[in-house]
Amino acid sequence: MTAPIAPRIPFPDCHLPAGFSWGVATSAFQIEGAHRTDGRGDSIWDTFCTQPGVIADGSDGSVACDHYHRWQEDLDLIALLGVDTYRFSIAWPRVQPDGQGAWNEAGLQFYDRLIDGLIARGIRPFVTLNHWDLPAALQAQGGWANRSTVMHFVDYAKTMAARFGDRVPAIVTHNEPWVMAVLGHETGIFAPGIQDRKVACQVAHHLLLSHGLAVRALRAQGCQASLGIVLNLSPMHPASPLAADQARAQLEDGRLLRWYMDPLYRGSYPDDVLAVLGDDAPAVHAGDLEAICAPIDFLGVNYYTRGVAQASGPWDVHAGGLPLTDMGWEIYPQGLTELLVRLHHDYPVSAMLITENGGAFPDRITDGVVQDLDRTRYLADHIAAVGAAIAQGAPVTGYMVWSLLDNFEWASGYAKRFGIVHVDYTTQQRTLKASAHWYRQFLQHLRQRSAAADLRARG
Ligand code: GCO
Repeated sequence: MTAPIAPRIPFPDCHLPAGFSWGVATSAFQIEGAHRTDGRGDSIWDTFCTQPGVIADGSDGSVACDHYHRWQEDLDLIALLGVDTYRFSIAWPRVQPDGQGAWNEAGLQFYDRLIDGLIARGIRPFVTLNHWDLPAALQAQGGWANRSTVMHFVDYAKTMAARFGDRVPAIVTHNEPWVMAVLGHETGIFAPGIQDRKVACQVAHHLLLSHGLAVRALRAQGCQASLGIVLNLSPMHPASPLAADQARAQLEDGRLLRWYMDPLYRGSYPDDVLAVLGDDAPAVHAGDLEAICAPIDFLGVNYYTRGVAQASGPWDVHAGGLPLTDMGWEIYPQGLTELLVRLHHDYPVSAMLITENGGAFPDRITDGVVQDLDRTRYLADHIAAVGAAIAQGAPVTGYMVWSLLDNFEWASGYAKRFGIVHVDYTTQQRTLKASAHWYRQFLQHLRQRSAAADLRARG
C-alpha cells in the first residue's frame, strides 16, 4: 500500500437512511482469469475474444487480474477500504462447465473460499449469478435465444442458492439484460456477437423469464437471501426540442428502461415499443409475464451517464459542453437523481441500490501514486446525487463503486481503467489510487459522524 493521499475533494454532505450499505463491485470474467484452471468450461466471452478485431487491444480474459489466485490479497484490499458489501459474480462455466449436467466441485469450492473469506473480514457477499459469461456449450445450442436455456439457468440458480444461500444476504439473477440482449445480439459488439433485432428481443424476454422463474424457484426452496435484478438505466433526453428527437428519446427510453421495468413491476411490455418492433417482438407464452413480475426485494441500478437521442443514429450523442470520461461518456451526475426519483414515482420499487457507478479515466501511475482526482470528483458528485434522490423520497439503500480493480473492460480490453485500485498487468501489483483513499476516508468520516450522533442521542 502506498502512502495515503490527502483527500482534496470535499466529502458530499448527504443524509442517508440507517443501514445504508457501501460497497465495491466486480464481475467474474473481468477479474478472475484462470480460464482453464480446475475444470472451468469456456464462456461465450472466451469464444468471442478469439475473433479477430472484436476486442480493441486484441486481449482476452485468460489472465485478467488473476483474482482466482490472488483473491485473499483482494479481499484484504476490500477490507482495508472499510466497505460493508462486496458485489461479485459467479462464473457459471466455472461451476457447471457445460451449463447443464455435471457440477464442478473445484469451481464451487473457489466461491466457498471467497464467501467465507468475506464473512471472516466482516464484509457482506452480494452475488450476481449472470454477469454475461454464459457457458459456451449452451451458446452452441442457441444460447439465450433458445427457451431451454431458461430452465438451465433456473437449475443453476437453484444449485447456487442451495450451496451458498445460507451465507449470502443478497442474490442478483442477471446483470444488465439490455446489454446482453442489444449489445450481444442486435449490434453484436459484445458476445456472442449476433446482429439480429428479432433474436435480441427474444433474448431479452428469455432473460426476464429466467429471472422471474429463478426468483420463484428460490423462494420455493426457502432461500433466505434477498433477491433482485440489476438494470443499466439512464434518463433519455432529446438532443433538441424537435419532435423527431423527442420521439426517438421516448422510444429509446422504452427500449432501455420501460422494456424491463414494465414487465418486472407491472407484468406487461410497453405498447409503444411493441408497435415499433412489429414482427421482431418476442414470442411470449401464457404465464410468462406473470412469472417475470414475481415480487423482488430490490432493484439494482447501474448508472454511468445519461442518454441523448436524436431522430436517427446513436443515442449517445453529446449535447455539448459536458466533460467526458475516457469511455467518451458525458459526466452527468444530476441524471442519477432524475432517474432514481422517476423510478420511485413510476414503479412500486420497494428498495433500490446503486450496484455500479464509476468512471474510466486515463490514469497515470507516477512513483507508485495515481492522482485520479477526476474519478474522485465523479464519485463524490454521484454520491451527492444519490443523497439528493433520497431527500426526494427515493428508497435507495446502498451504493457500490464500479470497480474495485482495473479490469478487462469487455470490447475495450484493458485499455480502459475503471478501478479505484490500479492493476499493473505485467506484475499484477495492486496500488490504491487517490480515489480509493478518498472513499476509505469518506466512509470513516460517515462512521465517525454517526457515532457522534449516537453519543448525542444518548445524552
Ligand atoms: C456493466 C458492467 C461492467 C462494466 C462497466 C463499465 O455492468 O456495465 O457490469 O461489467 O465494466 O459497466 O462499462
